[in-house]
Amino acid sequence: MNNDVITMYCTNFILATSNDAALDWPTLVAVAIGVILLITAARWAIRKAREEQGQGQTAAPVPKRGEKSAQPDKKQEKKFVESAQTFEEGLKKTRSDGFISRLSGLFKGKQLDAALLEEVETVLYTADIGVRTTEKLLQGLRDGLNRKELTDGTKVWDYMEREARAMLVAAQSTEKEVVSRPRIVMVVGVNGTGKTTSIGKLADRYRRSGEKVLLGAGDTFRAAAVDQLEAWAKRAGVDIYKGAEKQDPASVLFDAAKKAADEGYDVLLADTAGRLQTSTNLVEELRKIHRVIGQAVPSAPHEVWLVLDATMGQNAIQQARIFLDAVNVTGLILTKLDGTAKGGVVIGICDEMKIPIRFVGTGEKIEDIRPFDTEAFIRALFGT
Ligand SMILES: Nc1nc2c(ncn2[C@@H]2O[C@H](COP(=O)(O)OP(=O)(O)O)[C@@H](O)[C@H]2O)c(=O)[nH]1
Ligand SMILES: [Mg+2]
Repeated sequence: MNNDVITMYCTNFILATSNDAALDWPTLVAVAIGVILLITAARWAIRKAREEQGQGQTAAPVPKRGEKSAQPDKKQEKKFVESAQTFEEGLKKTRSDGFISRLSGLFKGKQLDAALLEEVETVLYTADIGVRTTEKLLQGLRDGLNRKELTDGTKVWDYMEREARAMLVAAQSTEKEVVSRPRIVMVVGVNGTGKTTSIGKLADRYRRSGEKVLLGAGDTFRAAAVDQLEAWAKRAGVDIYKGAEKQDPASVLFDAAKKAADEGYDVLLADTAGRLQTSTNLVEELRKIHRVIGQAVPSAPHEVWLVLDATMGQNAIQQARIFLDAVNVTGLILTKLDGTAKGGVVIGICDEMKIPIRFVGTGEKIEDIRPFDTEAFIRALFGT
């Protein structure tokens, strides 16, 4: 019953009783005051109930914990996406302090000759693109110069953009869509790269799109790591499966995978530890987790995402090798692009690893994660 209906009933009651000759004025006044008090109380109760309903909602359209959302709210989603950092914002430092600004400074209005090529060489080798990729790019420049194709700065710039795009496209084209339900994603990477944060951001993103999400707390070595994942689960409004303290990570994630399958989850994001100081153990442990998840749910994990910290520059590429040796990495998440001038590392990563970048972290807020988009990225990097 809404306020207007209540008001109408009460007004009718006052009119009706005021026509009743049996009631004297003092009684009528008392009744009127009583009715007014009643209306006020009813209105207050309705407002309170509405407020309480509203309080349960965060900025997001909220499917209840562990449930699928009926309809993702497009308007809310748009606002959310717009408040996330764009690639342009995320690449600001790379463009202003990184190799892009140094290259564009070199090329402006100049002809390419041996001397300029040398300067380009210096910039590229220090650009965190990675040695192999840099050599490839330089060879192309030398060939172009010899063939007299890359004569002026604009052409060299176009060449760099074209080559970078081709490297990204080649890596992205290896991406395969996973249709399994539940989709089990194992997230690996060195400690501190941003695994747990990215899982939290992705959980929120998937829940917003209407998926039923479970997090698996596979970093059982530190209680703080489990607490951190739990805090993200709360923030994202999704469920978490934790084992007992110091329980074997593989057995926790086995149980989490079983739960995801038995209870109709759409996606399980499995957090893992990444202690580098014991890299042989790490490799063994990741292999075991991978195997054991597959015993819980055949063909799982469907994805293994390696989280790389862009601020590490070329070292991120070195670190990645440990993980590529351990498990079949199907995608990359590149974090902290906002905090670095080393955005060029994306080109090296794609060229050397040929693994698609699935998401890019561009800040610490829950919405600061974006699916990787080659064209948008190239535009943000090379665009004027
Ligand atoms: N600026 C920025 N910081 C990030 C990003 N992703 C993660 N971080 C920060 O990196 C630190 C380590 O993240 P965490 O998720 O704990 O790493 P983990 O050890 O791999 O799980 C935290 O302080 C995060 O806030 C990002 O995209 N941008
Ligand atoms: Mg962590």
